[in-house]
Amino acid sequence: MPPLITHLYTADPSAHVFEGKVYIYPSHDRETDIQFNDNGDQYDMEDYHVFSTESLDPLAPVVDHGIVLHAKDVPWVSKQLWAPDAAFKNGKYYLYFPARDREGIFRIGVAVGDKPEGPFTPDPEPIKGSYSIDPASFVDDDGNAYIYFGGLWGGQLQCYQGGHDVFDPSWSGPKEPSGAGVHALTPRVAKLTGDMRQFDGEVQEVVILAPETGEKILADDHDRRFFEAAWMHKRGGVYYFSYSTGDTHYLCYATGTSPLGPFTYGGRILEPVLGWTTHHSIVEFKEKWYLFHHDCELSGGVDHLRSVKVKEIFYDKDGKIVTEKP
Ligand code: FUB
Repeated sequence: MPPLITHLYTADPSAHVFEGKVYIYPSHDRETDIQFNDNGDQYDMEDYHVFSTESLDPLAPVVDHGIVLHAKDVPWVSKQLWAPDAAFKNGKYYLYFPARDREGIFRIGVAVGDKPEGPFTPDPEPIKGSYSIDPASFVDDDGNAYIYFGGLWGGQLQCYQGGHDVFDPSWSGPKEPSGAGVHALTPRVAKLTGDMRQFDGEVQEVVILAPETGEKILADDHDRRFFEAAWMHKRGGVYYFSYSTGDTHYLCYATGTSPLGPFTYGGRILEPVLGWTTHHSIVEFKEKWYLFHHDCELSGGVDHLRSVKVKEIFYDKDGKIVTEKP
């Protein structure tokens, strides 16, 4: 399948159906002289574009709505606008984005717009109590809204083992817990306030259980432990929490009966693509389910120059997602 967007490098696509069209909120990758490292410094993005399409037919045009938010317009941001997401509630559109603050610590910001294609006006401060990367918003059928987040290594999630508001710089870089019996770090979730701009209550841990033991996934289980790229979708009353395993390059999912979990590991969605990172979203459009993801084919395998793709996905009769190959 060719990339959906070829005039720019785009990654981390969060797709939503708004006003009858598919809107895509990706990262905007750019060339950089920064040396590749496992802290992700080469992912040095500075703005976001929004894209839309009326059809997922491979020949259908994809409209680039231009720059909807730039790092220089967000007072608290120093650099690295990483994977964003968007939500609709109360007649407004909300763009959630992670970036490093002036101290170099990742926080999550929100910007508000009247239309799905923006422009978006950022709040002057990050969401209070937010940390790490890869926000994914989810508005449930009952109107309650949630935001999932977190990412290891360059995403700094491992720096919060002492508490949600205690950043331990000694864990900065490509580090994570390991060892016999040690549980994997969990992604995080918070309920959003009615105005969608703050956390409503405590940040909670998203527990992912191994089906064969009923126990939490272990830190050394790199084929299944959460690394980054959280996403939530709901199908047939089942909550599907999906994510990337990072250094093993899988997109996986776990299912549960509540948006807050616990979730039980269910399997792989996508085998490794060309490029180090893999990141996705899943959305229903015209009664079919689609996986939006990225790879590095267009750049010839340059890890930080990625391109968004889409493919239809399928569920078996028990609701298990059929694993796709790139
Ligand atoms: O795009 C920068 C980072 O790479 C994202 O935040 C991660 O999910 C990975 O795709």
